[in-house]
Amino acid sequence: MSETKQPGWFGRLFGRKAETPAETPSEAPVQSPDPAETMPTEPTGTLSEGVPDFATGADEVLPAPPTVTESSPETEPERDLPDELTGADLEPVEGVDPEGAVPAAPEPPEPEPVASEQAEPLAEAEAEPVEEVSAEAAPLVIFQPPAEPEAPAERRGWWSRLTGGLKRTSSALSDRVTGLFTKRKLDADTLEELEDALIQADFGVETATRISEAVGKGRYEKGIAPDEVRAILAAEVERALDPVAQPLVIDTTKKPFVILMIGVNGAGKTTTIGKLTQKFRSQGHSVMLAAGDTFRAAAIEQLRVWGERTGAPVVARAQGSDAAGLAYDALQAARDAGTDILMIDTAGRLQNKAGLMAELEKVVRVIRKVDEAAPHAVLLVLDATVGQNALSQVELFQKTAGVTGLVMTKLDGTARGGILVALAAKFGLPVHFIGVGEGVDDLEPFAARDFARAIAGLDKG
Ligand SMILES: Nc1nc2c(ncn2[C@@H]2O[C@H](COP(=O)(O)OP(=O)(O)OP(=O)(O)O)[C@@H](O)[C@H]2O)c(=O)[nH]1
Ligand SMILES: [Mg+2]
Repeated sequence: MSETKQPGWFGRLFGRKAETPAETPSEAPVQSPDPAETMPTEPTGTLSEGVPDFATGADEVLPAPPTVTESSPETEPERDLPDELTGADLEPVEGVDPEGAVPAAPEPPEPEPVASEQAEPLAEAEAEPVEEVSAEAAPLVIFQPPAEPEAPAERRGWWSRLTGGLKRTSSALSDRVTGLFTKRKLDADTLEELEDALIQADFGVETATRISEAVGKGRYEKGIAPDEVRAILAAEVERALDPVAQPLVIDTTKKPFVILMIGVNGAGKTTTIGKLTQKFRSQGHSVMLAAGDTFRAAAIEQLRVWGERTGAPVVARAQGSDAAGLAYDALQAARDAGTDILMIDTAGRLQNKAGLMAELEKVVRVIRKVDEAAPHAVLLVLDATVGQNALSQVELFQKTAGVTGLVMTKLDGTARGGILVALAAKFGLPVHFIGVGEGVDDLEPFAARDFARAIAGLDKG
């Protein structure tokens, strides 16, 4: 492997310099790829004809626009964004034009990029009905993963990762339960204190009341052992969560099965995509990723690194490109490549920002131009540490993007894991996966019984 690896076309686009190490997720070192395997694709044309108008969403046929060049100043779509999204408050990424324009750097002589097998059909996609070229038509790039992605690390059993991850919630509850019910008769005050403990763990008032009533039932003025309380707690939590613990079923007749990942900033969307890619690939599915968070160069790079680690090609355009357009082209690319699953990353957005939520609607609308039934799953990623705000996130994202299921991340970072129970009680939306750590293995299908026992501080049973 050459130590002075030259950046390819996309590297130059992002101003990556030779020998600059890629930014990597914090949890594990990334195996350096073989340059021959990962040399970015030569962009396949400027898509100057026959591409839908992602910028306006207009449906009418428009005349063919002028060819877009790499240095088009119109690459930055209008944004109604908080600074943390626009990156206005961020230090510019090395070599990246903060305006999102493609840097017109003087070009040293470069080795020719290797043409991608999957890139060809993109040019053919121009057969689609002409609407208008998007002004952002920066060239599309497909990053190919190395032939042999990183070997998965030795796995700790899921139960131990789950209990470890839920420790903060279970310890907080367990300590209260032990304190409350040791050598004490059950009375109204004790039950009220139990209810308070459950509310503090974000179970929601309704569920907290139900659980404390279940504990009190027929036991007034008698003693009750803490373990008995834990067993009742586990049974009630399981009962509440059982209806929502539904696996994400991949319909293999859909090629690709399109999964759109949405959520607020920092919820864990991109990380979850990486974790899911590993999971799906180990189940034998082929996976392609779309870098639909086009706001930040670092977001595109983060997904590229996940693709490299987990063996999935990543479809990307330069920072500032239109997210809907990218999603459209990625779906075409995945379809042409016969990929089983396409996961589309999106930029984090606050649920109360109308402009950003409208952009999400546009992504969905544009995807449907390729496949009417897509996206087949819209997964809302929720950060467990935000507590009750998760309820408003579900409500507003559901209105805009038609959430089909939830993924709850960072249960390891909170003592308030009861929020899942509150969500189940309020919305009844399927919970597909939960995340209990930053590692690639720290995500599992959601199982109500395991979760309930872990949160109540019981063993697997
Ligand atoms: N402890 C813990 N950290 C997590 C988990 N899931 C994600 N993270 C971390 O949360 C941080 C944000 O994750 P991202 O995947 O970048 O979040 P995002 O939703 O894509 O963020 P934006 O793209 O900025 O909107 C990263 O540091 C992740 O490692 C989890 O289950 N547990
Ligand atoms: Mg992200």
